[in-house]
Amino acid sequence: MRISRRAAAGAGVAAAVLGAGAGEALAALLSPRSSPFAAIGAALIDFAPTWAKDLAIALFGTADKVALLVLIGVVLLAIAAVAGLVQRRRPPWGAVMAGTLGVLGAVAAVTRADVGPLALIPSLAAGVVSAATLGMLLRPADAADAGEAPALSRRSFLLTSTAAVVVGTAAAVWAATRTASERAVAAIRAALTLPAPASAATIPQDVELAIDGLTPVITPNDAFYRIDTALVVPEIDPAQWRLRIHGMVEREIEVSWDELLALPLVERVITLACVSNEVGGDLIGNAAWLGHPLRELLARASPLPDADMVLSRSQDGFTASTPLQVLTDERDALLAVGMNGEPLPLAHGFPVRMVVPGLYGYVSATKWVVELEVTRFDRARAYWTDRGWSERGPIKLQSRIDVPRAGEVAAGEVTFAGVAWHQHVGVAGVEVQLDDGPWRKATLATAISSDTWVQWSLRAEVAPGDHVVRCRAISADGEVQTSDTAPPAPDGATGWDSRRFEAA
Ligand SMILES: Nc1nc2c(c(=O)[nH]1)N[C@H]1C(S)=C(S)[C@@H](COP(=O)(O)O)O[C@H]1N2
Ligand SMILES: [Mo]
Repeated sequence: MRISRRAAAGAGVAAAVLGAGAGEALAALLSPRSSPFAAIGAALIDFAPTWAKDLAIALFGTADKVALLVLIGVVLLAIAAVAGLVQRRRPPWGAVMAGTLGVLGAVAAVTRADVGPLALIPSLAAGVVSAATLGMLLRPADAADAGEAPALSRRSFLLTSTAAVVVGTAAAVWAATRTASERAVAAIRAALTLPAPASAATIPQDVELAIDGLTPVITPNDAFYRIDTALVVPEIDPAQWRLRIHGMVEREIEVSWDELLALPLVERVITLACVSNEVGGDLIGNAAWLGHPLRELLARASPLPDADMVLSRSQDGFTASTPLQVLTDERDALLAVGMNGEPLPLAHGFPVRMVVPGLYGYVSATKWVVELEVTRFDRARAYWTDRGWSERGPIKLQSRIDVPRAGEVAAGEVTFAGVAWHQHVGVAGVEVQLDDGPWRKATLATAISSDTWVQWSLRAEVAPGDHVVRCRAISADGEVQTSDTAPPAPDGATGWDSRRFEAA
């Protein structure tokens, strides 16, 4: 079709709406601070002269931020309409204009404090999407003659532009709602004070060997590995949270947030590990968890004698199958609300998750947990069991080398160090082998408990040249860590961690 000026301006606007919606949606997923609109707005506020800020406040009062966003929107749409007109006369310069807007948004986003390079993505994506959409909508009538895709018919032009506006608007609305509710839940979390534990975690002296580069015994929350299937972190207002315990029980029970906090809470240090952790990998972390023992809650519901599994379910539908016996024996399997002295971070299950000593996370550590169904292994299957992983997942005896970190060390006395774990069994020793020499006993730090990892170290004389160091753990029940290598699937990796290095 021949494109009128009006249609070209409209195409510019439609392409910009789709691009902006894509950018806002990506920002909501990646980090709200990288929102193209918010970034441009914040940059304008920073760079605006004082008189302009005063004027804005005089005119709009507390609605000044909203007024600014509306203003940015109107200006962007006007530029987008012009880009449409330019694209009609001089392709591809209109599309280039649209893309440049994205680059400007990206620049604005990375000038914000504490954002990473990820903050570039939403605005760049907005630019690319709107440039590509504009190019497609305004393909010249003779495009087909030039060997390119043919120009759109009137009907497809109208349909495509309308779809761009509808999808772009829907994405932007979704992003705004999502960002607002994430802020609301983050604010609720920030204002929370958890009760003091009835029984606090005891951390003995000498749990840290104080070696440079060795993983600290307690993993700070912001360094704790995160593994889950949630593309979008669930946002649960604790006031709305409830846990239902049902299935093969004598009494179905429901617990609210206030009821949970009124129960006696204990604090326990427990090392959580992911079944996907490779030998030498870092999908493992250790925290002080505050929670109520699951065994007590389950006792209130009274599981029936032939039940042997608890299928826990998160708000977003993930499920884990945990042996009932593990949740009711003497160990501290927790319904946790706190992590290292704070409410659970949103990404680690706020407001409530499970933490079970001795089992991989995929069969036990359900975050955002809302339901415990007491059942049987021969009646129900969990999320990962349906995807080929083992239905039971006790953590395997493992050890890891953290030091030396670099591939090169000074010849002479060299310090080797790392961590070893066999949750709920305990680690009795670690042995280290340099090249093909004898296995030597490493020094162990004091373990917090059998539910946590323990640091180890060894100093050894190393001659100049290329070397390889290996380690293996011995568990409290006498098991020696196997050298047989197994991949993470279906029930956890095995083998010895080793590291090549050069002594110079
Ligand atoms: N709701 C939910 N809980 C979940 C998962 C998940 O995908 N969804 N993944 C599990 C897995 S595989 C692991 S290893 C642990 C990781 O917990 P973290 O992210 O707090 O380290 O959470 C477990 N709990
Ligand atoms: Mo995991």
